[in-house]
Amino acid sequence: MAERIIVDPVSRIEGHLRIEADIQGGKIAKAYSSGTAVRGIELIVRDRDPRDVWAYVQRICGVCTSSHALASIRTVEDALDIKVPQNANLIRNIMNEALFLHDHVVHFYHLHAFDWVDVVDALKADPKETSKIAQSISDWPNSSPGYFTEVQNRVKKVVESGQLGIFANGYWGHPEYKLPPEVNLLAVAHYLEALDWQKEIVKIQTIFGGKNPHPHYVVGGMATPLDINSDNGIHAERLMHVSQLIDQGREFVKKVYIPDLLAIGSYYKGWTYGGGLNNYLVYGDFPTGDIRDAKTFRVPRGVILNGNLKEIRDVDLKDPKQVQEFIDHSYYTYDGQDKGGKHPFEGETTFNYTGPKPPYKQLNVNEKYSWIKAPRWKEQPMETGPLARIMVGYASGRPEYVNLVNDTLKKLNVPMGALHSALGRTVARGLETLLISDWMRNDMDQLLKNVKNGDQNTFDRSKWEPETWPKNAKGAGWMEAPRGSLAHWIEIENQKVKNYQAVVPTTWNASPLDHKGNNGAYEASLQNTPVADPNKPLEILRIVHSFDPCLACAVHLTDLENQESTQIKIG
Ligand code: NFE
Ligand code: MG
Repeated sequence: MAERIIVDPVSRIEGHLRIEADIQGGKIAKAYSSGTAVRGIELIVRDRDPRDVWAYVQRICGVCTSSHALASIRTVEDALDIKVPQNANLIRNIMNEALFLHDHVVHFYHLHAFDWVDVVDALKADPKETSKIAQSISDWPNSSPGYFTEVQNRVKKVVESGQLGIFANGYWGHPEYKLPPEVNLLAVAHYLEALDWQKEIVKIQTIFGGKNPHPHYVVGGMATPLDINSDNGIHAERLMHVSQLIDQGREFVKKVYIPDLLAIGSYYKGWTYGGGLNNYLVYGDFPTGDIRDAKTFRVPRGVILNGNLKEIRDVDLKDPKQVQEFIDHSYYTYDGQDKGGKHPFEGETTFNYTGPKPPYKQLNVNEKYSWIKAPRWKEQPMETGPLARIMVGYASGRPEYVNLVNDTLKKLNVPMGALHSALGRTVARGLETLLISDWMRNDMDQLLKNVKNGDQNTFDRSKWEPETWPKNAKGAGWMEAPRGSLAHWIEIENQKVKNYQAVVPTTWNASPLDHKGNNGAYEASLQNTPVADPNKPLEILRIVHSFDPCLACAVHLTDLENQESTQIKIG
């Protein structure tokens, strides 16, 4: 008989996620993913000025605030046929690139590392050995035996106090932890260093956006003027500061993040679980030209089905048959019906469902069980995010992707197929960070060159006045966010928002069952994974965390009362 285990809430993520898994014969037979809180931001922006929408939808999330703002202004610019100056495009790229570096490093060390790294075991390490390992994989300066002894003493104090603080609630001592104590100590040291590092790299968002989180954007360009001789706005000194932060950011990625990723990954390459759908969706981003011209994207666009890297299918966000959101297992209705799918141009966010909703003992997976809708591409479930981007980049034959992937597979001594896994997703996240850190340098160099040549323009105001707009206009805007492909859709009528829909990376990945009974990406990725101890489902966390869930994004305000907040086990 199957035993159902429930993990709720999943911690070290953004938002409220519940996973239920049926264990049979020591393995996960079926798994279900549920977003347990609802938000209504798509409705809040109705009847507003489209030029203000970015500031509202940016509040969908406290992590990828920049992402929703950018998706929104691109959506309005698409509807109104606005082309932004090159400097604005470069600044948007640099801000997004900085966000990727920040998010991916924070995910690796602070959200995901402890699925692979045993903090308490680091106390057994010989700091001299850790120092040797550190120096063999990188020339990062903090690597002396004294440095690692000091870190170990700090961790010892925390453990001896009995109050693990940021290290609380780990499954320390679990048999699935495979790192030697010395590598555990190395990772813990860099966990602490990364905490300091991350507060620096986000300053790039602050400088260009005026503040962070929730930096300022504007339809038609960027809000903060470039003026190298001024005291305000983005002047010469601030540009130099960004340039330095970019170099420091790249240094940490190259000398700390990637060497640690490969060192840790090499101990786990036998753990091949967590792949799942093998369907990958990428809208593409980081254009060197106009966002409407996919040929200029450095992250190429495309869909891969069933892991077939020989064929890349094109994506059209305006084709009503491609992207649709289904609600058969989500707490929504469409036109008063409990079922069906809609393209976002026709999309609805309606909470009229009267059937059972949380709180509950167990998800009712035969009916509705999530606040997350089920987006599908041509009615098929998709994974989006770092692994999807690496797969599409590799399949496109782009040399920077092909070389980096091949080198990494060689270093880890694993075949391409090994990347269809939780660990592959984590490795892919590191590899794209490396590529993006180079593009960030290139974009900044181009911006500095333009400024030097006297081009400081960041804003096109030709369509700023609503009188210049058509009576009715529709637009779709997209971007690659750290967790995957993000798109917004707008319909503007009489200078106001008539309908607005966002389909978000975590909505794709964490989606429930659809109209055809197909699982979403998390659900599929959990199937067939052995669980050593159902009371300590480390394997579930490992796989779900590998996607870097963000539930605030996924169910775009309500904290439901009486919600269970412990992990329970039902026999
Ligand atoms: Ni709230 Fe987000 C990213 C977006 S996720 S973090 O990245 O868009 O689904
Ligand atoms: Mg939505």
